Amino acid sequence: MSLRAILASLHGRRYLLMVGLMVLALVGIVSMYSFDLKTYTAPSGTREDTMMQKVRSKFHAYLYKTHYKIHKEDYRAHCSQENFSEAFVESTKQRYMNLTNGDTEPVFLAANLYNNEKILPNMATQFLKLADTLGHSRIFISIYENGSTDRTKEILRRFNETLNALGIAHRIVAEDTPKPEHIHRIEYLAKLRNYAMEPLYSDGAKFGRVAFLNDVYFCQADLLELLFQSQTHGAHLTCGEDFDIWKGEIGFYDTWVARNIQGEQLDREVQILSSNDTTMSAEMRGRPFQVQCCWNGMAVIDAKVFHGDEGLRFRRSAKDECSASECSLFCNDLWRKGFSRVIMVPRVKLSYDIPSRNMLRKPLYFPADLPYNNPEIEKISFRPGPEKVHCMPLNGIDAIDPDGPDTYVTLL
Ligand SMILES: *[C@@H]1O[C@H](CO)[C@@H](O)[C@H](O)[C@H]1NC(C)=O
Ligand SMILES: *[C@@H]1O[C@H](CO)[C@@H](O)[C@H](O)[C@H]1NC(C)=O
Ligand SMILES: *[C@@H]1O[C@H](CO)[C@@H](O)[C@H](O)[C@H]1NC(C)=O
Ligand SMILES: *[C@@H]1O[C@H](CO)[C@@H](O)[C@H](O)[C@H]1NC(C)=O
Ligand SMILES: CC(=O)N[C@H]1CO[C@H](CO)[C@@H](O)[C@@H]1O
Repeated sequence: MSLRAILASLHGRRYLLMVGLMVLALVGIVSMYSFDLKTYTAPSGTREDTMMQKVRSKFHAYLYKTHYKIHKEDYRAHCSQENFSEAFVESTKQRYMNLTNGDTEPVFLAANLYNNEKILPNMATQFLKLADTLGHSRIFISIYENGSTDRTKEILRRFNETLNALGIAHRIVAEDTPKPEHIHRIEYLAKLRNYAMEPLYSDGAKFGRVAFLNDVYFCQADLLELLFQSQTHGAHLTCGEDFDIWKGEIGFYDTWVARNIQGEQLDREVQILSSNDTTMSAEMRGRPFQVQCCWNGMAVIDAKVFHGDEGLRFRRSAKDECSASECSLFCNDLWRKGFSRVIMVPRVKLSYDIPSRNMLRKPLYFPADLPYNNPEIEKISFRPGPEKVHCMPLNGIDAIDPDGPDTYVTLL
């Protein structure tokens, strides 16, 4: 039995029993479910190595238990690649070579959390895997949390301790700032995003890319793919696609923010996602395409758009401006500054709950074991954007959904 086969066969309580044994037996245990990419390990046998392995296996056992308590499932199975072909795994090594060769500019991971115990064990695990893949010194984790009443704070405290011990740069803030009683939702969300971005705003020069995550289920591979597409296309904003279930059907979620290259809304139904034929044909082939705007649960941003006195920030609408989402306004600001390489990557499929996550694993939505497209065929010819963009305003204080009449905003 190979080492991988042994690891793959460990499930449920047997995993817990085996943790101690595995620590003794293994160096690099934590990367067991990631692509076989070059990972960071302290020189084996050193005290640093032994200490790090201990800290990590303790944290992973805790995450395993926590996720199991909430969902009654082995959370590692979702990102498992035990059934992927050798050819596929080999193609990923080639594809992500430039991200893993140690030359990648540091990546800034950002998230705002509030009562997110359901997704957090997976998020912490995937962040640690990415740190291994890129190198511990090539990642910064910034999380801002406020007022959670579930296990979010406890998980964050332990994550914080683990990152301290592993020497992975981070700023994890857990606060109890009551949300002002009456506030414009977008003004508040923009403020939270800027809090999480703070360490980059004050020392932006260090970072090449930002990955901003919603409370989604994802695998390290999703982050790698967005970083890869961002790098090969020199993209300013690169997004996956997020999904939820509505009336029993799985559909594209972020229709409030996403706009196709003509500035029009995308459809919930994937088969008619965009009214643009070029876009549709790329979507169906799993190739990236240019859009005017996207966020979709996970966005990779070229850090240079935040640099300097004129650097972009998240914001709510100005007076007399259509009161769009802080993410829509961010896109419009990008275009106005000439940062027009905004792309969506259909292979990165994200969800906010377990039923959607499981539906996305069906072959129609999850062709993960197909060989990747040749990056050359995937090259996008970027074009100028639309003059006008469809906007659905959210005006009311305390409103949660758009409440004003649809309108068009000009980008010029
Ligand atoms: C791998 O394939 C086997 C056999 O089809 C299946 O039982 C198992 O659940 C699969 N594992 C994962 C993680 O999908
Ligand atoms: C890696 O980067 C080099 C230099 O920019 C480029 O020529 C090459 O195509 C890249 N490889 C991949 C797999 O992206
Ligand atoms: C994380 O650790 C730092 C350094 O020990 C500490 O200042 C901070 O309060 C911790 N944050 C959380 C959320 O535990
Ligand atoms: C659809 O998008 C492509 C490229 O993204 C563009 O060349 C074409 O003009 C668009 N179609 C329409 C009807 O705007
Ligand atoms: C108590 C509190 O302020 N909670 C807010 C924290 O931020 C989230 C958004 O990330 C709000 O939804 C909460 O209401």
